[in-house]
Amino acid sequence: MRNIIEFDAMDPAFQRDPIPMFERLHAADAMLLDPAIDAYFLGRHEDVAQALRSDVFTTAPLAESAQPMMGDRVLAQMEGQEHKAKRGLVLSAFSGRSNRERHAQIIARVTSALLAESLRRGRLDLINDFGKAYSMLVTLEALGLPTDRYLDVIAWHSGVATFVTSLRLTEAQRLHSVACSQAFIAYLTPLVEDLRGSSRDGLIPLLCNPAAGGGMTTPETVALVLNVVLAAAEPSDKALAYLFHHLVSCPTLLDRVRNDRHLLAPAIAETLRISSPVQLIPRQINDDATVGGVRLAAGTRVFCMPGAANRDPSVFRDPTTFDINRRKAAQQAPIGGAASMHFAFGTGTHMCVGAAFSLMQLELTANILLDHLRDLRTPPGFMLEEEGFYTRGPVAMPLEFAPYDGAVPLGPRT
Ligand code: 2IO
Repeated sequence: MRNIIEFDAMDPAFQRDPIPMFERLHAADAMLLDPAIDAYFLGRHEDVAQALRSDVFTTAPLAESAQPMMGDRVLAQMEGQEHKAKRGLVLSAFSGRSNRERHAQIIARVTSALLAESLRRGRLDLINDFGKAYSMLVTLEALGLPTDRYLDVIAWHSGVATFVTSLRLTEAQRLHSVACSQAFIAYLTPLVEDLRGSSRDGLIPLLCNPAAGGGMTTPETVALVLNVVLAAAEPSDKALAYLFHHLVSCPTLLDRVRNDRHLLAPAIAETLRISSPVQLIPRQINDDATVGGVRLAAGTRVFCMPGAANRDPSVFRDPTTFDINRRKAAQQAPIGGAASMHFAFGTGTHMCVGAAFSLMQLELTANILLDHLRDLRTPPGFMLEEEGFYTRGPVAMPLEFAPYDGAVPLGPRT
């Protein structure tokens, strides 16, 4: 039976660096319990797989943590036939050849435009000069929304994300998040109304259109759009920055990837395993359940910790080593095998609907950055600083490179 380690999720030491607690959990074959918030935290790969793949573990907590911000339900709150239909619509707007080509052009155009500003300077902070604008501009354009007010949208998104990703909020934070949510909904409502019934490509007309299987009201559509904006924009600059952190930390790896771009996909997968931008996935048990031999009563709240599961030494050999051959090796080794998937995108019914889009986005953008940033390094003495325990990412990712002073040969890669 798993041991139970009591801990405090709000402990600044845990929030600064959760990895020692993950290692304790694995060494003790444990799950964590935070008595103050009355929730278990699962970090064994097997436990997270069970919770995310079982119908007994519901997404009920989102009714409190997300719905108030979105104004209506998010995709993960839906079940059964309704979930299948709406998930299918979101998936169809993000897959298929013509959508992929359109999205690839958007990603290349946004990346190139933002990059052009820094190329001659020879330095770029991948989070603060690039990533925040990049992740929101790509998201808005992919949704067919205007970008003229993207700075306002980034500010509203930040307030909404704080609400969704906090276990406890001060009253001042709550009021600020509510104001951001209201402004964001007021901004999106007329845009959705205009797109309703239009013959334009993209998710929003699809969600509104009864013939396409959508037929959603404007508030329902606005909620799903907010859901997609949050899920697409919040983790993507973080994942990109972590990828470059891992690459520049190992110059031989950076060279290998630069010279063989087939290695980007496994480098991205390994980045998502070892540095998952989403660190908590909330669930509630709707019937008595047994996890790792521990009986959990109906009504119990749990948080899955993908970042911990992704470092479970019983599934990932030398879990702290960044190893882009891991996938290949896992197929031969007795340890892991087919079960050794990382949970950065979750798993099961509610697994990230944007996973393929996100991987394409990361790979395309990393390719363009590698094409233009030569002699890539971090400033002397740079130490990675991270923040967030729900979504987690670098505070900054400063890069230095050979200034690019020729004509800027930037354009969509095909
Ligand atoms: C938006 C946490 C960024 C999702 C969420 C309330 C629901 C759901 C997730 C991810 C990432 C966000 N949960 N995406 O964990 O849509």
